[in-house]
Amino acid sequence: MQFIDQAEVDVHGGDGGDGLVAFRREKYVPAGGPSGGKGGNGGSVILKAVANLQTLLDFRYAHRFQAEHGQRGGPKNMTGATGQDLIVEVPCGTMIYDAETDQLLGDLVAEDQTLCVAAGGRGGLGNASFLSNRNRAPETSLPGIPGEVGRIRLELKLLAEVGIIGLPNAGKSTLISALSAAKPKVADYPFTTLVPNLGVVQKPSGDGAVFADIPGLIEGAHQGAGLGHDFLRHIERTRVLLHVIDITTLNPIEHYHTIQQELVAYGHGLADRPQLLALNKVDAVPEDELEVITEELMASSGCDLIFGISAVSRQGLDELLPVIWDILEETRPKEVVPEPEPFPNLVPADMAPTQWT
Ligand SMILES: Nc1nc2c(ncn2[C@@H]2O[C@H](COP(=O)(O)OP(=O)(O)OP(=O)(O)O)[C@@H](O)[C@H]2O)c(=O)[nH]1
Ligand SMILES: [Mg+2]
Repeated sequence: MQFIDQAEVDVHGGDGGDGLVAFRREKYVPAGGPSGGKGGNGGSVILKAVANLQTLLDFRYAHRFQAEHGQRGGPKNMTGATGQDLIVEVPCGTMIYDAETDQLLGDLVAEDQTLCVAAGGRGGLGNASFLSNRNRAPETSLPGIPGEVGRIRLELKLLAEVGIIGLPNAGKSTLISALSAAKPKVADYPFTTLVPNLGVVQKPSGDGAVFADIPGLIEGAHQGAGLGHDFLRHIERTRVLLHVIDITTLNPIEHYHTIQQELVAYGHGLADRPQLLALNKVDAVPEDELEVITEELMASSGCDLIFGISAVSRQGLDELLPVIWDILEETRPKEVVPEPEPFPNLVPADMAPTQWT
């Protein structure tokens, strides 16, 4: 499946229906009054976050979203039919910007969250609404108001709690497939992964945490080298980064620093995100080599907790995961508990009796 994470589309709210000019004609009623009804309101274009979408692929083929127009008012003072809203589904994690001003209009994070991106116009009044003592037979009606029109930019930032980063071939995809049910392609050449993969890893508590495996970064990724660093966008919202370093390469320490530099160059606070270092493929090196490299990396990175793991034999994963769970627990966004509403004071203070008899 193609992975599309940016799109620009036009959105058109439905126009309001026109008001009608009509007069009642009834048997035995000599001069029937005005009876033109209001136009129906136009429908709105509403974006809705759904859990079963992972990409903005649908927007590659559809560029224009038009909600239904309101119907014209009817005789007998009948309001025209309201235009249907157009509900457009987007993946959770879609940010919506005004394409012209670049202003953020909304961020649809939670499932079922909605955002109106083009409101429908109101229907116009029919002549029945203009009846007054002065004018018993108004011939005025109002046209419907056109629906809002706009161009929006959609940007998907995947919602994962843990981001797996590292050079190509470090074993990131092997790791996510060892931990979760995700089955990304794994191969012994760089840039096997071309788009981010998500995997849900089960916590001891039973619920799952989403891990994201993104394509490998290389030196100069921020200048476009390799696949560039655009995919780092998808780990911007993570709370911890898991940096996978291939211990079997010639210079794992240098590789660590390459990735650090790319994180700094990318910005968006990624370099300051809690980060765990994991030397991967320890099944392929003697134990004393693991010790030496771990110490070198500790000295060079200033990090005193480094994991030796093997994504293939699953060695070390049982030590690594609890630390991830702890960090997720510590960095859990605080739930905002709304202040309880004060008990409504039904009697205004100045009218309250001063003494009860
Ligand atoms: N011996 C050993 N080999 C491993 C381990 N983990 C991954 N590999 C091998 O390393 C190679 C690269 O693994 P991938 O998981 O595709 O690496 P990646 O980091 O996702 O690579 P890109 O997608 O290209 O960035 C594959 O041949 C894997 O079989 C490990 O723990 N031990
Ligand atoms: Mg990969």
